[in-house]
Amino acid sequence: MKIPTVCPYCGVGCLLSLQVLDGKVKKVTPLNIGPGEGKLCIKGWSAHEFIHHPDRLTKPLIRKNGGFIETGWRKALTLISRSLLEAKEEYGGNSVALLSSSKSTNEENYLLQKFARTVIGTNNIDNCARLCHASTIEGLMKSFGSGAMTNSQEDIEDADVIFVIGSNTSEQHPLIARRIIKAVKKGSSLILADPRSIDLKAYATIHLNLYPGTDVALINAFMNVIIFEGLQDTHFIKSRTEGFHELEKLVAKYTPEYAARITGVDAKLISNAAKIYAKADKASIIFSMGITQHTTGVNNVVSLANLAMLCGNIGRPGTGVNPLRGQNNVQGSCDMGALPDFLPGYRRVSDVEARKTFEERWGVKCPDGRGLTLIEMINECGGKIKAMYIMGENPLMTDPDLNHVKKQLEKLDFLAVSELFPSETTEVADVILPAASFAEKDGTYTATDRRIQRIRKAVEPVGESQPDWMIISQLSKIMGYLMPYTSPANVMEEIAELVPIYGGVSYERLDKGALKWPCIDENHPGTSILHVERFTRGRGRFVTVDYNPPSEVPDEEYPFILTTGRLLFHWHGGTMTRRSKTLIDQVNEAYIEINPSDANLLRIFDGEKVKVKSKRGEITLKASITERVKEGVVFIPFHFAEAAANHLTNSALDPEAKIPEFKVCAVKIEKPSDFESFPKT
Ligand SMILES: Nc1nc2c(c(=O)[nH]1)N[C@H]1C(S)=C(S)[C@@H](COP(=O)(O)OP(=O)(O)OC[C@H]3O[C@@H](n4cnc5c(=O)[nH]c(N)nc54)[C@H](O)[C@@H]3O)O[C@H]1N2
Ligand SMILES: Nc1nc2c(c(=O)[nH]1)N[C@H]1C(S)=C(S)[C@@H](COP(=O)(O)OP(=O)(O)OC[C@H]3O[C@@H](n4cnc5c(=O)[nH]c(N)nc54)[C@H](O)[C@@H]3O)O[C@H]1N2
Ligand code: SF4
Ligand SMILES: [Mo]
Repeated sequence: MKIPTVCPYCGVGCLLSLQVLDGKVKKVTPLNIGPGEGKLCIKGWSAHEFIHHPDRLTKPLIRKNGGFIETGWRKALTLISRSLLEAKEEYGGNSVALLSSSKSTNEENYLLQKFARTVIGTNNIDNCARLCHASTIEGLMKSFGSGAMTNSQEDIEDADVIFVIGSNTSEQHPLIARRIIKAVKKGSSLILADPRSIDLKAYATIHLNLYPGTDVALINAFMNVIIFEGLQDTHFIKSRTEGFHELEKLVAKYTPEYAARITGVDAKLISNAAKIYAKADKASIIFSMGITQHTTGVNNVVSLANLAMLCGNIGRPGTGVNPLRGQNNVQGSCDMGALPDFLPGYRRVSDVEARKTFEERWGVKCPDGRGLTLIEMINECGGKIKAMYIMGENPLMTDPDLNHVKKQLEKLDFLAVSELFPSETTEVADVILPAASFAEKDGTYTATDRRIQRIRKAVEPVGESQPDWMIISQLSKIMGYLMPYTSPANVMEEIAELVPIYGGVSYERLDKGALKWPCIDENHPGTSILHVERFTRGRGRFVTVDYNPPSEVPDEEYPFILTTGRLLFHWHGGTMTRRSKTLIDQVNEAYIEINPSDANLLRIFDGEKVKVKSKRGEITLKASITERVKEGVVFIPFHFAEAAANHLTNSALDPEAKIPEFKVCAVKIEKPSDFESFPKT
């Protein structure tokens, strides 16, 4: 039996077929249609390997005498219900916080936020987008009125110039990197802005290896050159935008020479790159975490929006501002309102009319105040927050400053986690619920380019695990609010009714092919390119922003800039990929990339263990001496629990998006002789 479905890893949303034999998924093969066009990356090819892993959680577990004991569903859900109600009765609904999962389906995210707002009465719900593209949503909302990728994956191939900034596309969105490389081979130019010499450098006309956290200075200098040379699109600026004069005034001081001093990139290179971007008929900007995960994340994003509008690169094929969304369904979990300030479909919780729409359909009053964001929830554990429900997230690996996160989660009166596997976070839970995986349930995921696709049940859930949509419905019923859905298709009917951008979406249509939102009614074909004739907010707005340094910069004691990120072979906290043989055979050990000249000064050899310390914590891991990072900058992938990079990272937040600064903190490196105690003679 072959079941067509969607890859459970990244936001590209490649289609694959699960080959089932004797009730187990034995193999994955690509489908010839969809974003991957018949190809998969190594994670897609091995996506079946974790499904039947012996570590899968198969029964609900409750904490007893310092360990966990197995229990039945009824008992586990009753305990959760009682604990959440206790918190609600004693301290109010806002004493409960919920984390939704961007690995779960749209239907499940919709239900969890509905549960939060109806049963608990709180807007304290967030998802990993807070750690990821929260700055994109805030920034692009300000500039354009919609926070999503403006164009589609296919039309990247139409661009004359592709500007990739802060995205390691070949490792993190491999099947989009394939399109970039195809375009370059057909004659497009690639400009790369990244502090590391990532694989795409081999295809780049220019590589701007800036210091982490200096992107606003770089982009303002691009705009300085473009205006100085008269390369801006005056017609577009006049007819479609507002705020140009303020922008012109501000960028006057960002000469390439001034930006060179901040970014560490040669002024001539900055100027050449700006001219290449501006002279293109169609130029596409592609960005990801190198832009968003900063205390200036929103400013970084609006700078890119400014650059695109300045050159009229919006609303046409091959152009746009294209944030690559990370998790398989992070676009969807945001669309579904698993956010503390938005109801489904990006309607503000403060908007009385919007609340009324949902209240009428749900039959309950909705809370109006903005809820807490993910990091705010963690900081409030033991304070305002007494109980938490986490669906498919692993904050004890993926949040910044892990020592602090651990202390905070331990202050909770009650924590429930639904997961596929035991994780660092389930270890501190009071109840652990076994969740069904992507292969064991129906639903939809929304890929990075607003592409809604069907996932399909191929095998029965392992053990007694259940899909999150069933878990939430049952819990809700026990707590006194009926969620009488018989299937995820049923939930989608409600979503289509209440969320205009999903208005024309149904399982019947999705079975014939993907739909990209906005898809407003059953006859609407979906939308590949946003902002074609007008921006969602009317006119595009130039939001003028000055350069500000990161929250923590190197000093004498902590002389290196640490930037963290990912590898092709592993996924975040590693719960899934470190249970996949193919992937751990590739890499299964933490390391730190150090430039050869820094390694020389510290007398560190390739492959030896070093201790890395920040103001918040320390880890010991292997040194990898490489030109991939420039002098003064080091890189650690955050996948490995034994040397978790997030022991070091800084939890300072962007003031608007509340995203932490994962991409810059200051560290020192000690070589073995500084920390190993040798046996005394
Ligand atoms: N294999 C794999 N793929 C994934 C994931 C995974 O865990 N593993 N996670 C998914 C998720 S959720 C996400 S959000 C995406 C993330 O995808 P990416 O954002 O592409 O991944 P990162 O490795 O976090 O960092 C991106 C790049 O930013 C650069 N960078 C660091 N600091 C700066 C800076 O200050 N300025 C600039 N311009 N660049 C900087 C880094 O050198 C790196 O090349 O990947 C998705 N895909
Ligand atoms: N230092 C550093 N830290 C970072 C980042 C960085 O660049 N640097 N990037 C940040 C970013 S962009 C992101 S998106 C976050 C990701 O942070 P998380 O979302 O916490 O990371 P994951 O490891 O993907 O956790 C998802 C969990 O869900 C489980 N799961 C999978 N499918 C299902 C399901 O269907 N149901 C349920 N209930 N569970 C399921 C998986 O087993 C896994 O443990 O990490 C952030 N942390
Ligand atoms: S590119 Fe992303 S969606 Fe495609 S196979 Fe790889 S991980 Fe899966
Ligand atoms: Mo992400």
